[in-house]
Amino acid sequence: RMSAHGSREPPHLPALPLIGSLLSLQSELQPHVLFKELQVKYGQTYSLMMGSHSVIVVNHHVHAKEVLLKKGKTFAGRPRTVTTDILTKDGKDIAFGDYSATWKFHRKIVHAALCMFGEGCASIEKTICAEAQSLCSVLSEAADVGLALDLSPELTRAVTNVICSLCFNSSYCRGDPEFENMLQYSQGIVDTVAKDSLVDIFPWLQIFPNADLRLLKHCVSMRDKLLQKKFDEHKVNYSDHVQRDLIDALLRAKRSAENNNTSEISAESVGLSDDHILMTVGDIFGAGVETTTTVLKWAITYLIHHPEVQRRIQDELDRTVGDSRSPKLTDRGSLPYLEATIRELLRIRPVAPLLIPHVALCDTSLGDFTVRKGTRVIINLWALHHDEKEWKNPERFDPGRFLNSEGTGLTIPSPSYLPFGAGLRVCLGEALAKMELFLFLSWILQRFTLTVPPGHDLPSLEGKFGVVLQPAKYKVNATIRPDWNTNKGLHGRNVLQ
Ligand code: HEM
Ligand code: PLO
Repeated sequence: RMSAHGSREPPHLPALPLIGSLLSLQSELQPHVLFKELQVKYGQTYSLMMGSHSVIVVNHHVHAKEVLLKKGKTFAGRPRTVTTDILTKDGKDIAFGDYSATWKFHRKIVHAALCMFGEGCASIEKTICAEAQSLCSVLSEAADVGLALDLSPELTRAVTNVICSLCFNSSYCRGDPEFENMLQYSQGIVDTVAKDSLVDIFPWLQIFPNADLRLLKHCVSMRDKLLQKKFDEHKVNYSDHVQRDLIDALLRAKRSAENNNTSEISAESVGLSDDHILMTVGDIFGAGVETTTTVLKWAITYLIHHPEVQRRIQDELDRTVGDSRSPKLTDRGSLPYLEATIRELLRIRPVAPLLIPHVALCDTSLGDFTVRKGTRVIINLWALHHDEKEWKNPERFDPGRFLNSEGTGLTIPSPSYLPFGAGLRVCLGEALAKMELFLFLSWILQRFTLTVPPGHDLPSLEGKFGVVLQPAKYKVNATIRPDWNTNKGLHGRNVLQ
């Protein structure tokens, strides 16, 4: 078909059969895999209807970059959906909020705060190392008695405490009831939000009783109570002179906008209401915890499947860091194989296999195709990262892909690699996430070798699709490395010198 602009509509899928598959009622394929498979029949870029919304699916890096970078501003919108509206009080956050002055303003404040408390400041490294230390002592206690552990709650607590320190200037001990509560509601949210659920496709279904929606509302109200409590505590102790954390940074921006109510940037007009601040903190908190924890769990899963990769990282650590001190951020440059492993993990199991949907803010085009204002665009990062033309044997886990031919330096061998997205909506936490992944993994592998407990099967490599792609639950044996000096490193005093 030709349109007025002389360009074509993308190939269109028949609506009904696809909805069936999307809801995983007929197809056992998960959405990201199904979308990749559908290329065979419809081409790299095609469109379909989800309920009454027209959706374009992009499976190739050239079109992906046109959406994210070349026409980044045109495609910077976000759709409103029933579940994300519940999570974010109708899009008052950064990740699910539509493109607007408020969104821009919040992104700017958070970006500055993350630079200040994160990358720019040595204290975040100290915080991460203290958590790595505490994680390693839990592992060593289990190792001492030969106990196999589900690492998920331990990794979550370590990562949560890093983001707690950044957002709230606080942390949790093992077994803290508030933390156990958070584990529960956060899993409930991940299980129900933004995963092609029936209500997001057919919003009118809300009028019927719906167990998922009830669970989501319950979990969100528990989360909001906790956020409100932290926020109220901060308001009491707030001072313009010290900025302890992200909440202080947001409160300060609010104060200065309020004192400035002669100009047009009043607190309300730029969206610095309490609700906006709470939702933004909720985003950073949720993103900060769920993403990094998920990658760490995938890391352990793949390391158990590939003892040779584990050994090579340990060799690299032994050669460059040794066993008389713990790894530091400045070691990153001398541990290319570990960095390559992290890159490969983010390729083979992308945290957000379909990113977050984008929306065209005006009539536009994509390649030769016309795209109407309001069209939703799904970037299938899974297809980019598993493109056979770009990656040899894409399902093979091979950190070596990211090393140069001498094996001494890092490369990115294909343009079909965007683990953090790109452009206006690029991930805000990339630097923080990379610091955490590097430090947690290097601390663990310096001290332990990870294996599956005797008699257990290797953990599944298949992820569970949702707002993040999660690995299955399983138990791990951490064995203290034979040449690791326990007295020096694990319980010792000279670890953080
Ligand atoms: C958005 C990946 C960690 C905060 C995103 C997006 C991806 C992504 C793919 C969506 C981009 C788009 O829709 O075009 C990752 C990965 C992580 C990670 C792979 C860990 C390895 C973090 C952390 C934080 C964070 C630690 C917070 C400190 C955000 C926020 C957004 C976002 C706020 C929304 C940005 C916007 O819509 O403007 N991330 N992320 N992420 N990420 Fe991350
Ligand atoms: C995770 C569960 C939390 O309770 C709420 C939350 C907030 C922000 C979301 C995050 C969840 C999942 C991962 C998301 C993040 C914003 C950006 C990030 C979607 C739902 C990614 C990977 O895009």
